[in-house]
Amino acid sequence: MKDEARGAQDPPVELEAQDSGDQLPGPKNPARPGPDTTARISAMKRAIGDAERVNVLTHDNPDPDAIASAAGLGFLLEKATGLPVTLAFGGIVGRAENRALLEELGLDFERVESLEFPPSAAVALVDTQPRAGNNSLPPGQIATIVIDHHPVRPESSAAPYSDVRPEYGACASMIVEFLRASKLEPDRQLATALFYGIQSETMDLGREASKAELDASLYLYPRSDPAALSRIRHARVPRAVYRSIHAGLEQAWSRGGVVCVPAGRLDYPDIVAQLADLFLRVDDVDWVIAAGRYRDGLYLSLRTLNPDAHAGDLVRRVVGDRGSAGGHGEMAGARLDVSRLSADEYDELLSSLFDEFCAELGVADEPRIPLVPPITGGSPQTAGPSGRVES
Ligand SMILES: [Mn+2]
Repeated sequence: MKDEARGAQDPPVELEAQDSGDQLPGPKNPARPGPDTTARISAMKRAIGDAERVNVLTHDNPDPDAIASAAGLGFLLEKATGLPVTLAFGGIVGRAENRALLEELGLDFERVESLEFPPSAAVALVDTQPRAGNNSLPPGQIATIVIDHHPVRPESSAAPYSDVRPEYGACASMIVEFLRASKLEPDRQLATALFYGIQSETMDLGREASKAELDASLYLYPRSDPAALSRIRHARVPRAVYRSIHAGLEQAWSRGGVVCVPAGRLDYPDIVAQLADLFLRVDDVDWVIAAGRYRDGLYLSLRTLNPDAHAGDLVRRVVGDRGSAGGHGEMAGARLDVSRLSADEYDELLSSLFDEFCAELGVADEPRIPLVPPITGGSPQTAGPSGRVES
């Protein structure tokens, strides 16, 4: 459509539309959070009580939704309470896009190991819950605030403020509602991070996205920095990623619409999520289960295109008490401690996990075939020891 033509039809976008209560869908009036959100913020402040500082903790090896949500919640709590806030997580940020996000955000996150948890510090958990197995909340430490969008865990009810909304596609959308209800303007960097967090978590609003994600995105995009978004989305990646993709291409196999990807040793844990996203685009694939080893852990990542799937339940059922597992409907993950296993035992464990997933998904009797057929016909030129190509 030509710009003039569009201009004639649509008045300029007004983001801060009047508070008339009209909540038309579409870009003109992204719905504003109601009084309920203000009440929630008051309850959050009451939960913090007379604490002298706040530690905001998100999940280990955090993804963009976790990073952005922690940054946004930190900003909210700092402004709402005037207390100093420390952001922290366990594990590492490996994925190049997520490292670029941290760089663009320009905030310091502490390593959870070096964080102190004195009684005078309130603790906020975001995008995760107590004892979920994917965060480094010290054992015995009570969380003051829990804000998450994964299925509710009973342990969360012990938190003075617990706000878990599994119907939300991204935790960052909850944070955006809090900011808007508090009339706190995120700066460009925070708006960019929250926008990217939502897009990344929902596959650009296509996966598990609710109206909250759409409203938050419409609010955030004009406040974000498109050049920074581009630098995040198109971050340069280390060669190690291509090695894992190569291993995945060679090793991946399928039964029916289920693809299993043994990725071998990983340079960082979230490569498995990257591989699962990559192979989910294969045209006749419904499920991807990617797995690899990082230090003492076997990391699993599950993705499905079936909106009625229960990927989180599936991975919990299969992994059982062999590790920690969780997730949502269409994406899930797990970590198993394999520090005591030999290489052979690791391989056995992995192949039995893949078999169990295939059985649960009803494809155990389908033929097992390589995902990508081997390259046949004239062998490619190979490089000799000198690096020169020999024919
Ligand atoms: Mn999330």
